[in-house]
Amino acid sequence: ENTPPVAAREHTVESFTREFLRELNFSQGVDLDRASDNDKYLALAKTVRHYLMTRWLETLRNQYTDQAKTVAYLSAEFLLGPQLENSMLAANLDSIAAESLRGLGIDIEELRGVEIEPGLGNGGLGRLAACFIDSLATLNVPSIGYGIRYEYGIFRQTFVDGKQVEKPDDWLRLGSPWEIAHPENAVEVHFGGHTKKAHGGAEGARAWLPDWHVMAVPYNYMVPGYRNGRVNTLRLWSAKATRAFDLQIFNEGDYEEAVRAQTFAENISKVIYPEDSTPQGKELRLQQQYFFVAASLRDFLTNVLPPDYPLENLPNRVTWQLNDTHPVIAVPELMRILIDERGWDWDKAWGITQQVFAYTCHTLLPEALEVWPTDLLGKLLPRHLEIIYQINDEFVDQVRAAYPGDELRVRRMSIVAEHPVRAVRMAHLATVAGFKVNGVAALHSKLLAEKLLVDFAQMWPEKFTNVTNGITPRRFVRLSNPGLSGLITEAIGDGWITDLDQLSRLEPLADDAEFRRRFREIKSSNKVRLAGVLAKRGDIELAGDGMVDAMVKRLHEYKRQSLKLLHIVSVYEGICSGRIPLDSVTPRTFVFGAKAAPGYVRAKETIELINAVGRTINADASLKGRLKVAFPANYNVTLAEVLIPAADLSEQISLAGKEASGTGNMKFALNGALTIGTDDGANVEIRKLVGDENFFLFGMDEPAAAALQASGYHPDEFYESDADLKAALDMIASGAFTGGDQGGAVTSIFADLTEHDRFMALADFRSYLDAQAKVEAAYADQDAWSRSAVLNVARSGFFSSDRSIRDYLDRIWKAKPIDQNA
Ligand code: 26Y
Repeated sequence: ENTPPVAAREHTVESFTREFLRELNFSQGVDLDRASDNDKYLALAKTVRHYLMTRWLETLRNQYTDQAKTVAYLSAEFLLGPQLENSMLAANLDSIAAESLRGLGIDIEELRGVEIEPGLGNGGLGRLAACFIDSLATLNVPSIGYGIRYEYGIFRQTFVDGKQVEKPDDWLRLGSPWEIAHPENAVEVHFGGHTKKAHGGAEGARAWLPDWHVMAVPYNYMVPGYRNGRVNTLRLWSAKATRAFDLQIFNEGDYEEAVRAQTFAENISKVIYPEDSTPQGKELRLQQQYFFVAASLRDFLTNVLPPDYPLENLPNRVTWQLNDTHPVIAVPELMRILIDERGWDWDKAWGITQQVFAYTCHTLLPEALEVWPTDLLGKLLPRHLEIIYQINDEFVDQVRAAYPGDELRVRRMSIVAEHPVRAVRMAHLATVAGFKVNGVAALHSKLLAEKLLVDFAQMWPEKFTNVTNGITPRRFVRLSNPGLSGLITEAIGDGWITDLDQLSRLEPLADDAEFRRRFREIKSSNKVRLAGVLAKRGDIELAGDGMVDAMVKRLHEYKRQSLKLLHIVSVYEGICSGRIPLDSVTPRTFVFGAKAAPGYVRAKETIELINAVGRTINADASLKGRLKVAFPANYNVTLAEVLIPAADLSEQISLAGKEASGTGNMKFALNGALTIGTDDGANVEIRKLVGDENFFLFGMDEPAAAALQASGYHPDEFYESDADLKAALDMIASGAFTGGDQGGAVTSIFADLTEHDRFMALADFRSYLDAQAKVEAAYADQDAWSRSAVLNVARSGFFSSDRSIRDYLDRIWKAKPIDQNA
């Protein structure tokens, strides 16, 4: 009975052209012949948006009328990547748009180059959130993403003399066609002040008298499912000073103070924190967390739910999924709303609260767990701190009852730590409040339950579960690898795009010589495409048509970019010293992509050293171009989409037991790269699925690494006893890559590796080199290599984020898909 959606009504090149020109004229205010690329891009984006709009409105309307169980994904990061292509694909407009623009003499590829990706995340965790909302929409799940609209995304990385220099990511500067602001729906978020006894109200209710507040303005983003008529919403909050706030000061006559106060409030959503492992305990970050969480809960309770909705039913209506501990302050916030605002008693409020939150943990490093000093928390959110204390009091009683006399256990488990300062352990709060806790790969979930959160898993074994991560095949295969997508579709039809298990039907084709030949052809044209992008980005060359060996991920000691570097230096040293004949070396480009947190000194030194080694190798004519090091600055989603499809070898070399999952590893396998990797994170599952013969395993496994650590690890013993390792390290120390300079990054990295080597790169070096020798041997037989590569694709369907979302639905959310077309 509704008017048919625009997309169904007029899905023609002509109508698209009409819409596009109208946007250009009436929205950009230019004629086609005077339009800049940016004008054309914005007009194109808005045209595509039009086609999705009816479906979006429909989805929102249904969400309200159905009142179906909804997944609310709370995440401080959504690393969306470019939107244009994905929206066209989802709306089934890709070929129509291309043809329409061609008719107008516009190169759609050029326009894609204009788009600045929203870098609203650091790395894996933020990108996972983006893949998940894509899959939720594609699987027809009623859901909403909630996060922060940072005005500046993750910094733009540049290199100056090989050193990382950060530049602001002003991603909004050319306009932002994918968002719709709703200032009229802004909500107030309060901070500071004190609490006092409430007059009336429920027993235990308190009044919070905050002393400042800020408005949270929602910006809505469309999240289109793949051609299924559903368009979900991602709601990102932007901080805006309130009029009341500055007027009050203004009326007191202090104009400058009023403006300053405004800036202060609006700082909250100004910039994403670029650290992704060691939380700094910065007040502004806690402000960010509470800001988006308070706005999101308020929005859900007042706008998504109908008026007077009985909150006793909340568990049937929503699961708030906590993406790591960043949104965990939602727990005391909901308690505060139920008790102080709705007048519930404590037990009833806690009973409901414990049924609506679930927690995903993304780490195994104890130092990465967020902890907020109670001083800071109490100053910013005094009522929340009181509630946390009370949650903890009851929890600690529960532990004492379960384990009488075990005070050590009580201290280990307490939500409130006493040393070195009194502080709230957010992971403990999340685990106590959440009805489920999940890790992000099988090994990770096992280690979570056996190590990081062992006491909790003993007390509540049924709370702990696993959901192995996944990646969206729409973006990371269909869009980023059109060649391979075409080949797959030709062979098995296009059902794989939404049912990635169908890739298994490619398996027999691994034995088809013609199929393998075409697979190789696609790989090599992907390399040409990559070479073009790298040449433009800064004069970077690939080693002829050799192997592309890629290590792309945040720079971290545990990920061991230093081990990769030792391999490169060892090969180079071998060639220089005559130990390795140049002709025997496989032509190969070592590609790095990695940002370092600005304050992470060792990570920045590693970047400097990689660049120094790269400069030396790339300039050494005696290598005849057989080896190259390519380290393009500013690795991001846009670059990932050209790099990953071109890779032959995927480097996943973290110390076993440290990488929670990894998701780049999945993207590479699905694009037909073979993995060289440790038994860590999701590598374990990749290897099991693709088979040992199609995976290069090396290094200690987690128990071996733990045992070596426990027995006392002495890296100098490895240095002294392995001549190749010593030669590589000595070459670095000699200043061979730094123009003779033996200080700075060179000394500190050499000293660190030979004296401490926290992540045991030296212990795994020999095994890594052996595995690399196997890689070389395997690569020499291109046909056999392609067979393995095809099998990697055929056997990796499991790593679709659609499968992850189905697992979340079964194991945690218990929400049901609703077909918009039914
Ligand atoms: C608290 C703050 C310092 C912080 C900010 C960002 C802490 C952590 C992060 C991001 C963590 C992250 O990206 N973790 C990665 O999550 C991926 C998705 O689950 C995993 O694949 C990957 O192994 C893990 O390191």
